[in-house]
Amino acid sequence: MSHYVIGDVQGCYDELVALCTKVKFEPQKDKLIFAGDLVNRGPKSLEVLNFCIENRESVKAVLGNHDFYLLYLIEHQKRNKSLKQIFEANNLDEINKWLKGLPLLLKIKIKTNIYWIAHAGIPFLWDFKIAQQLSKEIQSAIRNDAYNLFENMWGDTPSLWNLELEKYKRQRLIINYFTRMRFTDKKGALKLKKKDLTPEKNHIPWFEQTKNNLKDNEKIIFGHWAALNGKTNLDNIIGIDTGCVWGNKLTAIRLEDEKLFHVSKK
Ligand SMILES: [Mn+2]
Repeated sequence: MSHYVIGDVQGCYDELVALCTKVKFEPQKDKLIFAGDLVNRGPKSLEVLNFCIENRESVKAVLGNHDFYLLYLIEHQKRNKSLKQIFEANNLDEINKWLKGLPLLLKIKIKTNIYWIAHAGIPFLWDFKIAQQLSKEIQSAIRNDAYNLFENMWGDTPSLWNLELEKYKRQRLIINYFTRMRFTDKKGALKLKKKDLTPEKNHIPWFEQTKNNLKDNEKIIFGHWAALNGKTNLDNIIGIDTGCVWGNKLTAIRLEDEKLFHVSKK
């Protein structure tokens, strides 16, 4: 039995199938864990979701920012071109229900090792116990208050975590940290405007501070940041978005031996 964590698929279904063939994925035996952004921009988002649902017993996933965008469109009965097939699918309700059940953070244990998986990452301000609670808090809001949650989750502010933040500002910031973060400042405030890799004052890749929170047996795996092409220069924080939808590669990591597998964009 093997566990494979797979980077941002973004509708690249043909490459996902090729990657599953390459790792010899056996649904009865193996587990696939998606690091978020299953959908949007790529050509076959509906096929990717149906693959996950058909294999639901062997699939886990965290929500990415594009998955949240799809949930918003479904809940508010809005539409967009790139996700058109999904809105016309006869199993739209099933898709919505499956997506709504996904967490923002996963903990996978392999023997004595622990892997934390979040789409964008985990800010150093949260220890893992708190991060788990915050993921559960958003899951509960998705179950109980989805319309308002999705209505209010847009925007880049507030940028810095603080316990006084009230309901929707707090929820928006939790979602932004887990699904959109790249750079933060020294205090841990999000710097969402910056996307390129040129050094800039007080813009620190989030993992440079979070690395100090990890115990010897813990690692983090994240997607979202295609420009890194998987390079964090850290052994214990592994970037797995290699920009398939941008014409590069789709990547999986097998947790048992941390071997990487790639397929090129077709
Ligand atoms: Mn993303």
